[in-house]
Amino acid sequence: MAIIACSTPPGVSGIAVVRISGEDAIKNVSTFVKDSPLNKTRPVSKVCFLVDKDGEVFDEAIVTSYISPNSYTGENLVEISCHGNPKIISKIIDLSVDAGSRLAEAGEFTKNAFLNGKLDLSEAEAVASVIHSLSLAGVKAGIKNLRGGLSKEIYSIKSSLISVVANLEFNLDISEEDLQPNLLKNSEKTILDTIKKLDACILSFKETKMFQSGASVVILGPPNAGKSTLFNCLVSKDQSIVTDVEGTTRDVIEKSININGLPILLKDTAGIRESGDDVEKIGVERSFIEAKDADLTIILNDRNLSFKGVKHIHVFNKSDIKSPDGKYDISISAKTGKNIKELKEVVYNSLISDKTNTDTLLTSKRQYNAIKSALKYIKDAYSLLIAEDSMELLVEDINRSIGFLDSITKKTTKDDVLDAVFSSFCVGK
Ligand SMILES: Nc1nc2c(ncn2[C@@H]2O[C@H](COP(=O)(O)OP(=O)(O)O)[C@@H](O)[C@H]2O)c(=O)[nH]1
Ligand SMILES: [Mg+2]
Repeated sequence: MAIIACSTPPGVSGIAVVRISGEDAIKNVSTFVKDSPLNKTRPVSKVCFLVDKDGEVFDEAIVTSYISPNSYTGENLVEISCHGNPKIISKIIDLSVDAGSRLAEAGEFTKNAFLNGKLDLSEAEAVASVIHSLSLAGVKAGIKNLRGGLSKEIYSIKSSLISVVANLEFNLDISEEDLQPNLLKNSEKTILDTIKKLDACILSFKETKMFQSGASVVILGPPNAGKSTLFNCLVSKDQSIVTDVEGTTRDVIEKSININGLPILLKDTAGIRESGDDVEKIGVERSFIEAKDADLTIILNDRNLSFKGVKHIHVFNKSDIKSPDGKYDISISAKTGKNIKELKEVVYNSLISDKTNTDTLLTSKRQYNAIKSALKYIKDAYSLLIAEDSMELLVEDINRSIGFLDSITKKTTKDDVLDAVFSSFCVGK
């Protein structure tokens, strides 16, 4: 059964695109395309009239057909670029459903592309990341993976592990004195190399994720430090109320900004102080909660406030009227704008280290978890290797690690191992 969905956002637009995918897509669409030029043998792209059941024309659209397997989903696929009136879109969908298609579920076109071998899992996830990334850098990471960037990297790590397994397994079957001379040393080198690569993936995940979903940055500090003034200065708008009265800001106020292409959700908070006022007390509690969950906290005018396990910078404000009382990461004036550009640099560099590995970009938490598990088992394997412990257990750990790497892309069959054995060994020896 063919599936149908409108691929463009709901509402009125110049053009909307409706897609129909499945074995019957061409036949289905031909029921409401006047004098349908579509056929199952070759792709077509033509301006056509769309007609109602009584033959009345209700739109003029460009109808493009792709023939299996040369389409996004790998199935027959038709794209109708019609005028973007929701009434036209509904009519197309109704007519198609009447002719035997059904509404597609979320992500079903991409799921079919995966099931039909057009994309592997990491590539399918990259599609989501390209669509949803909040920054161009995040989009670029997604596109890189969509073109197989992550799959290639994982495949290369996997291949070297498979050879290690193949070598070890081969040597398990032969007598001690026939063991390859550098077997353990070579295995150790590959395993260490893998640990390094997977470690780098893990480290960069948090940072690359920020380019996709944004980072949260919280401004914290005592009352009257100028938090709201700094917030307004960074969002270039008088959004947060600024007064001389302590305890003015009570709710957390947030706004999205962009520093060097990095999407940031900036949050202004209530001043940190002991307060008798119940509402303000709640505000202060919220400030701490926000700071704990933040990717970075800007602590304003308080050298003594710091957090364990939370990235933070100490910023001295009001440098136009006074000098810092100690060592700060940077000195600014939120009122005059002095050093604000430099502060943005400090914020960016605190969030994104220049060590970020841009070769292997993970675009989903699922991939991150899989890498973490693969890393755990490969580290276990390393310990066994160093301790010259059981080779069987060692092979088992590496295989587990390969299993998790596989889950990022697709399954290894035992054939992979066999292929590696025969390609890397001279069996006559
Ligand atoms: N001279 C000077 N005054 C500032 C600066 N930043 C904030 N203020 C003033 O300090 C007072 C408190 O500012 P506000 O942003 O409400 O502080 P908050 O309580 O930390 O949010 C206001 O009168 C601001 O105009 C600054 O850089 N220089
Ligand atoms: Mg304030």
